[in-house]
Amino acid sequence: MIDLRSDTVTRPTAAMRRAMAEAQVGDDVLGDDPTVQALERRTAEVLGLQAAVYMPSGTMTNQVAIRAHTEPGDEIILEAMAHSYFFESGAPAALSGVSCRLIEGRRGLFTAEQVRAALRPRNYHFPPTRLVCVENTHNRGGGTVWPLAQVEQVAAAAREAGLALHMDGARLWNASAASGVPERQYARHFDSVSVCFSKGLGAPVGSALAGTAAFIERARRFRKMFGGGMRQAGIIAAGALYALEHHRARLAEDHANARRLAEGIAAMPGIDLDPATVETNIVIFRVTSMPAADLAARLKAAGVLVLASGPDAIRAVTHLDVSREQIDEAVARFKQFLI
Ligand code: TLP
Repeated sequence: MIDLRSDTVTRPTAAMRRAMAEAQVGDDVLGDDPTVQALERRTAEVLGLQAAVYMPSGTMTNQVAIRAHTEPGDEIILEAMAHSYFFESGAPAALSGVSCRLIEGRRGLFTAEQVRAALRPRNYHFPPTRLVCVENTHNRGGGTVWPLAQVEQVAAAAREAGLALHMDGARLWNASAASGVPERQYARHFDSVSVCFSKGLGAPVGSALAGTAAFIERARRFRKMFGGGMRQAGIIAAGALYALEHHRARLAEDHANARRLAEGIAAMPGIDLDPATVETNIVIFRVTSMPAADLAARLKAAGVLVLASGPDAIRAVTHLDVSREQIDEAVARFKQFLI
């Protein structure tokens, strides 16, 4: 099987498993796990932020951030297809009691003017707006990278209005690999940043939320409340730490493979895709000759797994466990159904 459903499907490498097996551990809820602490310190350092806290998932880091920035009844601003809104099970309403004001982005990116237009007058008829969320890279946008200048403009608009800023950086590593902008250059514009180790970096479990020491202290309370306190978590943190140190530099390969896949299938009949829009490891395209689910089912029977991400849309994601040869093989299998 050539598994292009997500970059979350990777298995830990032999070296990563060794690091996990040898990890020193302790009870992290009691503050005793040296490996979790090392991961948190190193993550904060890479992001140029004061502190970080390890959690089981990207969903939890995003939702803890939203909860820690707001109080029930507040409003937050997000892009309409933002993972935190679209794919996290309604959590902003359920866990934080906030309403979401949505901005229609272009491939997931929005402008400072759109933020200004979404602001509410300070008047007790309206919910107080507290937070702007940016997703980099943007998943449903097709792995889109935020240009640094656009982040700066959006951050300035949020600051003028006294709002906090959170970045869903589940794939910030990919954004940095593709743009050459170091993670910390993005992170410095945000009050909080969440990053995932279990996507492009290939670790089995975990994400971190970073920010000021005071913010992370507050976030720790909500992590506990949401059930994210883990005990000898050093076992999995060791995999994440290994991934952070060893797997960032290779992300360019995944990006080249994604572009290769896009170029290989774009000219096939029944596919609507501009390969130039593929900036990182996510390829999203329209299927015009049959329902997307049918194409996904046929590909599955031929040994290629992709996700139908809408009635006429398919997403394919490259990662650590797919080689360039497998991409060429996948293109050949697409061809069987699209000639
Ligand atoms: N995304 C998953 C699915 O939920 C769609 C995937 O396969 O891409 N932020 C972003 C931008 C994400 O893409 C994801 C996961 C998350 C947060 C949530 O991470 P987890 O799955 O660890 O909760």
